[in-house]
Amino acid sequence: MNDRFLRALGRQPVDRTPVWIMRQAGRYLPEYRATRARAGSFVNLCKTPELACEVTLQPLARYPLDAAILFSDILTIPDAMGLGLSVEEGSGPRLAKPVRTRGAIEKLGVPDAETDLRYVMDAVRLIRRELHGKVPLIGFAGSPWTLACYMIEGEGSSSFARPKALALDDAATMHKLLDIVARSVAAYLAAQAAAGAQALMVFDTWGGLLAPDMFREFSLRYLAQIAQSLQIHNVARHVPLILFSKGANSHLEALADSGCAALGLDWTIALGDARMRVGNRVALQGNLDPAVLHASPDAIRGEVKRALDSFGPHPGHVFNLGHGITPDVDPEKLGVLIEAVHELSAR
Ligand code: 1CP
Repeated sequence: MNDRFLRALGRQPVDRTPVWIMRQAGRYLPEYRATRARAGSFVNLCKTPELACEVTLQPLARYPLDAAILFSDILTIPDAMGLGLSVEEGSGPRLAKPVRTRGAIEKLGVPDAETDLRYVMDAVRLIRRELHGKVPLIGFAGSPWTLACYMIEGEGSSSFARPKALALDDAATMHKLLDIVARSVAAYLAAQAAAGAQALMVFDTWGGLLAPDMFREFSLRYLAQIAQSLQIHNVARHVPLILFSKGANSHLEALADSGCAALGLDWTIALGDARMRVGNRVALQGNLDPAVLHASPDAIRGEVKRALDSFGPHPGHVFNLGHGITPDVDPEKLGVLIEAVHELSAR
């Protein structure tokens, strides 16, 4: 097996820097759009393991990537809790039954990953089989704070004012929600690992919207709860955990101490500066601005070189963007980026 990705997460030497791309299976690929049309909807695509497997493998057929990521969404957990997920073409995800009161939150239960989310575990098992050991498979979930944002708001938002107001007005109720989501995420990730996921990633996409004290109380604390749960249940020893708290660079040291193996970074910090701050406690993943893929091939190669030089000749770097690839990117540009990582990082 190509184990560069797992070796880099373990901060072991590699022959070149491994690379995968957040949202590598997605709307910028015409073959993804075709399969999605065949599925009828995004949710059907996620819930049909054969189709989820097909789109997971699509970017690997095009590019020499070093990891596959399960095709799914972070909102599978709220959906399994009964909130009713739909994703319309062109707009974002929507939950039919958001939870906004203490009463609604007290009725929520932890979904059983193997039954309520069986389609995800079936997809993981099928993808592992179809990968034939070519590259490792990443499983993932949303962070408790990020999931709570959608569960309360019912859809995406630029400010997530409702969840913030609940946290400020009734912290006890917010903690009830975050605790049940954290226990759900930990069980879901452990089940993905048992089904065959070889690394796990938690997306705390909206953690960076919080002021520092609120970040520690409502996001970091539950990220650490998940990391610790995976350690206690002996998952973390074999299956490394990557935490990605977007916009939370002021908390890197605390995130590195949470019990994870690696931190995902957005593009607002230089890799070298981040490495200086966390030392070699964790591996780092990232972190080009996705907008770089709109620039010329020469500029893309220049930015790849800048990121590799910034990290330096140490073990423990996984190349990636600093957030997901956007639907308007020309797939050839991603090829340029991946080729540049291969060429410029060869030891
Ligand atoms: O129309 C479509 O086809 C739907 C677009 C889409 C896709 C391709 C959505 C709806 N989700 C996904 C897949 C997805 N989502 C993956 C697949 C694996 C891969 O990386 O290739 C992953 C990891 C996610 C995770 C996810 N979903 C996050 C965290 C990562 C991030 O980008 O910040 C978040 C915040 C979501 C919510 C969500 N689901 C879909 C969209 C468009 C969004 C985000 C934006 C919003 O709130 O409107």
